[in-house]
Amino acid sequence: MVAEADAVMSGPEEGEVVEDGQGSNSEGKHALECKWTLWFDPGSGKTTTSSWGQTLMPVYSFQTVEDFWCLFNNIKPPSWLPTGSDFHLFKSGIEPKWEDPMNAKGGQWTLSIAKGRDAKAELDKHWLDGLLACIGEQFTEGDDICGIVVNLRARSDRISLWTRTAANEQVQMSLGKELRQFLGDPSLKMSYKATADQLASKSAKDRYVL
Ligand code: MGP
Repeated sequence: MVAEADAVMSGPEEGEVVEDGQGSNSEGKHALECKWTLWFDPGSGKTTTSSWGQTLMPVYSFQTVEDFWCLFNNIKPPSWLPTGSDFHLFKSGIEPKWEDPMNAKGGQWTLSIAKGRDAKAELDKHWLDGLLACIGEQFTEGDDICGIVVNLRARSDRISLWTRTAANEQVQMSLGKELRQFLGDPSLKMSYKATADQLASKSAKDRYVL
């Protein structure tokens, strides 16, 4: 665990998963399908495409249900984080950047959570539900998922599901619709932007909307 991680957590050290063939490892922990890494970005004020990512840091990787809860119970909920910061949970090996080869041809389903009464509780609940849907492999098209991000911002906070193949409308619509269900609100408004469009222009248009 890197020292900077103390900004958001104080918790477990990373461990290897050795399975016993029955879904649990030698410590009796239950293996997840993928290994995941939590990243934190405290933010650094106004960012541009060239300066973005300089304060982004990996915090902790896990591959069991128990290690996920150990992490989750030791980090602050997003609503407690400072404005400008982000959490990113990505499949280990994928960096939470547009430039990573797994993200470059993909995009993001994003929902905004307007400030106001109950907004903090809603944000924290959507974040946990989103995390559980990802690590629990709940999505029919889960192979297309790279990660999930929460951005704390002054105007409205955002949660985004990062996916691999923006051009595949059927896959993206399936992922978006399922995300709304897993967040407990099938009428949530969400939009999908392709990574390539955002790299090309600050005002990239939505590819898909729900
Ligand atoms: P942001 O932090 O996702 O949104 O991106 P914020 O702070 O609400 O700002 P806004 O511009 O969306 O209103 C801020 C800026 O960081 C983007 O406009 C990009 O210039 C840059 N940026 C964001 N991401 C996720 C990336 C990335 O993955 N790679 C690069 N190179 N730049 C990025």
